[in-house]
Amino acid sequence: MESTLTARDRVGVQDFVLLENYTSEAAFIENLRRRFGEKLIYTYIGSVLVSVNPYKDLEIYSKAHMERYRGVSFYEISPHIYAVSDNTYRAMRTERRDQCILISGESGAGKTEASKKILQYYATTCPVTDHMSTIRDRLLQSNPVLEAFGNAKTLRNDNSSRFGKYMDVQFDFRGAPIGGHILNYLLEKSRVVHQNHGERNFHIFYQLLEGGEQDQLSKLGLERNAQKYHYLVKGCCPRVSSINDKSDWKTVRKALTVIGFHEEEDLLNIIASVLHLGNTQFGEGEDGETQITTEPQLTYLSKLLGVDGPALREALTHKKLTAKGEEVSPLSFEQAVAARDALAKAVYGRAFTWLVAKINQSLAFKVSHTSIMIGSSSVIGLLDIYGFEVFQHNSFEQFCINYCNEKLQQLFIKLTLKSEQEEYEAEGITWEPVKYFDNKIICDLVEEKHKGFISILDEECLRPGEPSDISFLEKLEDTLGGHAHFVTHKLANGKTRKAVGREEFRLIHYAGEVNYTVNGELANQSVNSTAVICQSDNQILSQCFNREEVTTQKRPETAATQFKNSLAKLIEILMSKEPSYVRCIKPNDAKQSGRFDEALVRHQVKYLGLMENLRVRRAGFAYRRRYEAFLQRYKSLCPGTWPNWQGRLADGVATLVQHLGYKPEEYKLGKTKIFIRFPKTLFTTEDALEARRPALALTLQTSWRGYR
Ligand code: AD9
Ligand code: MG
Repeated sequence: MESTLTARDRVGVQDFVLLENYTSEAAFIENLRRRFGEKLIYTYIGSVLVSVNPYKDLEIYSKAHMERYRGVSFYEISPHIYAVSDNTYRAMRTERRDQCILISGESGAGKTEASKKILQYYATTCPVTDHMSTIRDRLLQSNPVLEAFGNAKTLRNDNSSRFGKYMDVQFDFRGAPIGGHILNYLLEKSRVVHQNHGERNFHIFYQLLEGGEQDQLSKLGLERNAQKYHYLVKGCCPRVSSINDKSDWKTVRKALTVIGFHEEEDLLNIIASVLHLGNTQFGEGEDGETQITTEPQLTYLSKLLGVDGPALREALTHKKLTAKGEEVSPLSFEQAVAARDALAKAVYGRAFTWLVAKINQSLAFKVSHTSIMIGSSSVIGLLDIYGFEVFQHNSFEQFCINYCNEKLQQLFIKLTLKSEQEEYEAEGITWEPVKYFDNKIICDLVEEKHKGFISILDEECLRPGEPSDISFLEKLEDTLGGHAHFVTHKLANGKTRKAVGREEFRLIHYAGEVNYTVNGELANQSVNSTAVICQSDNQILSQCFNREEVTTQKRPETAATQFKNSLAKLIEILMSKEPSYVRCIKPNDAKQSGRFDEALVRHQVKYLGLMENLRVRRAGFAYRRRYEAFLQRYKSLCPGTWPNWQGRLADGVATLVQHLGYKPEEYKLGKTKIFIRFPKTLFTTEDALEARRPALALTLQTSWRGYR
C-alpha cells in the first residue's frame, strides 16, 4: 500500500476526475505539475485529453508506442494522444458514426503537433493498399505545404499556424484512408506586409530565397538575401536558429510533387510578386501627384503578375470613381502605400485559398477507383484552430478568434452535458442538474440578427458615405449598452475594473475580459477585389480573381459576416459528428523543456474552461465502468466472485461491492455500468488490489491509474 501512495503522490492521478478536491484549481495545477515533472505530459478529464507541451522529443511516438495503443481500451493504459486517436478510430468503425477531434489551446501549446501525431497514427496503423498509399502520402504531405504558406515565426511559436484548419480524413469500410478535405479559416494576411519585432513573414518567402536555385531566383528578379525585401525585415529577424529554410524548401518542393502540383511557375511568380510589391516605392512627381519611383519593380511586377504595366501603375496610384473606371482620381502618398499593401495581401491571401483548393482536389476521394465503397465510408475530422487570444492591442483578428472560441466553448458545453445526460438516462440513473456558465449570451451578443455586433458592423459599412469608427462605436453603445458583457469608455461605470480607451470596446468573454480597438475596423471590412488582377494571365490568379465580382453592383459581404457564416458551417459540421477533445497547454513562454510556470498554466486552465469541464464531468459520479471490466479487475478481492462469476454481471458486481463494504450513497448500479461517486472509494479498492498484487503495482507505478 505504501508504494501505491508514493506513486500516486509522485505522479498524480492520470484522470482529473479522480482528484479528491476536484473543484480546487490549485489541486488541478499541482496534479499537472507533478505529472509534467515525471515527463507525463498527458492527463484525462474523463474522455478529454489534456496535453502539456514538453518542448523536447520524449520518445513516446515510435511505431512500438502506436502498437501499444492499438485496440486497447482507453482507460487501461496511460493517457496518450494515440489513445484518443485509436479510440476515435474504433468508435468510427464500430458505431459507424463520423467522428471529430477538436484540438484547442493557445499559440505554442502544441495543437499542430498533436494533429500531426494523430494523422501519423492513422497513416501508420490503418490498413492500406497501393492506391491508398498515394492518398495516405498526400494527406501527410499536405502539412509541409500548408505550413510553408500559412505558418510563420512569431514571438510565441517559431512555427505558428496563422490560419485555422479543419481537415476531414475519409476512411472506407475496411478502415483504410481513402480521401481528405481541408477547410481553412482566417489567414492572418496583415503579416504579409507587416511583422512585429522578433517575428517573420510566412516561411515560404525565406525558403524560396534560401533554397531556390540561382537561375530560378534570377528569373524572378530576386536576390538571395531576405534583408533586401521590406516585407521580410520589419520584424528584424530573417533567420531563426530552430528553422532551416534551405532544407524546408526541399521538403516543400517534394511535398508539392507528391500532391501532384503542376503550377509551380505561377506559384513562384506570385511569391516573388509580393516581395516586389513590398519594394515598390512612391514619391511626388512634378505635377504634385503620387508616382512610382521604383521602375524596375514595376517591370517585374507586370511580368510576374501577368498584367499590363500601365494598368498596374494606374491601380497603384489612382482610384476609380466609377464602377467601370472611366473616371479616376490620384491617390495620396499614404493611400498609394495602402493600395500597394492591400494588393499584396489580396494576392497572397487568395493564392493561399487556391492552394487549399488544389490540395483538396488531390485528396478528393476518386469514385472511379473504388466505387463500391461509396456510402459506406466514414470520416474523422481534425480541428486545429487558434485558441483564445489577448494582447496589449486587440484588433479585428483577435475579435474573430475569440468569437470562434466562444462558439466552440458553446458546442463543447452543449455536447458534453448532452452526452453525460444521455449516458445517465441510458443507464437508468437519475440526472442531477449541473451548475455551469452558459456562454450563449456572449455568442448572441456577437451574432444575433439585427442587434448583434456583426449586424451593426454590416449596417455601418453599408451606410452611404465614409463609414466612421466613432459613429460605429456610438451605434454599438446605443444597441448593446445594456448588455452585461459589453462595455465602452462611456458605459464602464463599475461593470469592470480595467480601463477602456475611447476608441475601444470591451467584451467580457467566458474566458476573461478583452479590450478591442475599433481603429480601422470598418476600413478592414471591405473584401479586396482588385480589378487589375482580373486581367492576369497567371493561371492561379485568373482563377482567384474574377471579373464578375468587380463589375457586380451587389455589395460584397463584410469580412465579419463571411467569418460568421464560415463558423456557422463549421459548427454544423462538428455537430453532425461525435467529438473528442484535446486541450493543449503551454508550460512556459521561453519555449524551454522542463519549465512549468504556474501562473501561465493557471491562466490557460481558466481560458480553456478546464475547471468547468471537470465540474460537469464530475457532476454526480467520479468514475463509471462497465460491469464486466469492473468485475474482471477486482474479482480477486471477493471469495464470492473469485475466480469466476457465473451469474449475471450486475449480480456479480453487487456481490463484490457488498463484500468490499461500499455504502449505498457511494455508488449506483446502472443497466451495464457501475457508477462510483467519490474517488476515495475507488482508491481504497485499488489499494486493496495492489496489496494483493504488488507486482502489478510496480509495473504501473509511473502512471498512476484512473479508470472510468
Ligand atoms: V499556434 O496557435 O499554431 O502558434 P500550436 O499549433 O499550438 O501553436 P505547435 O504544435 O506548433 O503549437 O507547437 C509548438 C512547438 O512546440 C513545436 O514546434 C514543437 O517544438 C513543440 N512541441 C509541441 N508539441 C510537442 C510534443 N508533443 N513533443 C515535443 C512539442 N515537442
Ligand atoms: Mg499551430
